[in-house]
Amino acid sequence: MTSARPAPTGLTSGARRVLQENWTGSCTVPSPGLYPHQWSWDSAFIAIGSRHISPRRAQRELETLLAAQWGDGRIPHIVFNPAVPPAAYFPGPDFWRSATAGAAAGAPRHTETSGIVQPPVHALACLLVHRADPRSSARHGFLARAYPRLAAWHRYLGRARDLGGGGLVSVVHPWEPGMDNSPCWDAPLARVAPAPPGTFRRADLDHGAASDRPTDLDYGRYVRLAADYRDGGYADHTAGSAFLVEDPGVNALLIASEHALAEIAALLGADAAPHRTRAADLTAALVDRLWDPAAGLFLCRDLHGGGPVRDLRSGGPVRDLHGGGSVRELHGGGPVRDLRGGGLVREFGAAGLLPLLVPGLPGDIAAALVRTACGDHFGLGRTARLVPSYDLLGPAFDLARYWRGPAWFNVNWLLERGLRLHGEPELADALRTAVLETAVTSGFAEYVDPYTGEARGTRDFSWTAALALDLAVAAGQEP
Ligand code: 9WN
Repeated sequence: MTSARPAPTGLTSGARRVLQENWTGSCTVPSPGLYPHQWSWDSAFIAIGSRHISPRRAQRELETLLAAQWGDGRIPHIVFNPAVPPAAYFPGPDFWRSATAGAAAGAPRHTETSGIVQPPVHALACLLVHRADPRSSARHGFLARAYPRLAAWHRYLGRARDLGGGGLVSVVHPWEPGMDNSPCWDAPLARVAPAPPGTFRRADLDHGAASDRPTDLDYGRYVRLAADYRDGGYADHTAGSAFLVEDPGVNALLIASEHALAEIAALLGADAAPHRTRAADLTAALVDRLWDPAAGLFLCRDLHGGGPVRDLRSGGPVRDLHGGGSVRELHGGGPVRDLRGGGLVREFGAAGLLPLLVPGLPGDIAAALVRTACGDHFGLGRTARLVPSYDLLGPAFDLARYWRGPAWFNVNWLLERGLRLHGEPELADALRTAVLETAVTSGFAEYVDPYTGEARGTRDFSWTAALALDLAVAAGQEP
């Protein structure tokens, strides 16, 4: 723990207020208006912060989520609150229809959820929550109950989602990596025929500026992909999603969580070795499949990529963003072929920096990632106040629109941790100070202009409050 200057005025009281107001009694919603249900990776980040207010509440947050786990091991990205009117969020429970459409995959019968997933930060969150009060955790059997569920979750990702066959987890929808409209998805999404505009109604625009949110065309494609997945019974191997991507953020978080699972196993007297082996195997696969030495960054692999794709809006060809690759399987077309190839997407997303979180990342790669973070593309400690979600120099950069440029607090919290892990305490301290100040001045915004810190999206956003509180505690600014 390093001691530092006092927390920015209003940080800890404001963070506590936000987390109190957004607490429902069994979990914390990201934002009561825009996101009025429980979200998967939000709850993990929220518990990391709320453990400093009440370890029991943080345990409860994660247990509520884990209770909605499907029989096949997946943790759904949304757990719906039946008390919230169905039209409050789109797509809601009547769209996903998990209890029926997901029955074969073991969806809970009495809790409605979505059918896709989000990044696996949960084992890391459980370990951190345990550490906040090991005695209360042990007394309530928190880790003992969580461990088999977390292990099943990781098994699902490892078995059902290694759709490229190269040892990494694939995502089947842009909502799964949590960075919904990242420009990294533009090329893979271009081959998805959007659902017609009149067939659904967006609820997000009731709460946010259209210029801060994904476009209607993006939404049409999100809806099409989700409906196809649902109509295939949420099956992974047979469904053949039109969108199939290996994302470095998702895989890096899985590795960090696999290390956490090894520690949890050891605390419980179980065998930690398989988790350590799995973490090492995943790290090797991550480097092998997604590291691009020339870029100094991990890139996404588009498993259907490797050649020019057609833009379904115009019918014409779009810019080929893929760096080579070979074999691919297009959905609906005959036997599944070898998907090991695909193509790297030549867009610089912040997810490509997240492997900095991985213990055991080769030192030369960690050093290159730090250089990239501090370079012109991400501006850490230089041009940017907080690390942007996407390349400051990228052709699609937009400082207002969601994951196409704005800075997000969870990404910056993860990078702060990664910088510390890889021996960059000064950069980490400076980033921590910037996160704390920006959290307060932005009113705990959902995301901010990466240059000025000006608030974007909704305010009083739960993970912004939680992660700022966590950093304030780490800085010795809050007991
Ligand atoms: C779709 C809840 C979630 C976050 C995601 C963020 C946003 C949802 C949406 O909100 O996505 O899952 O409706 O836009 O992109 O990361 O978990 O805060």
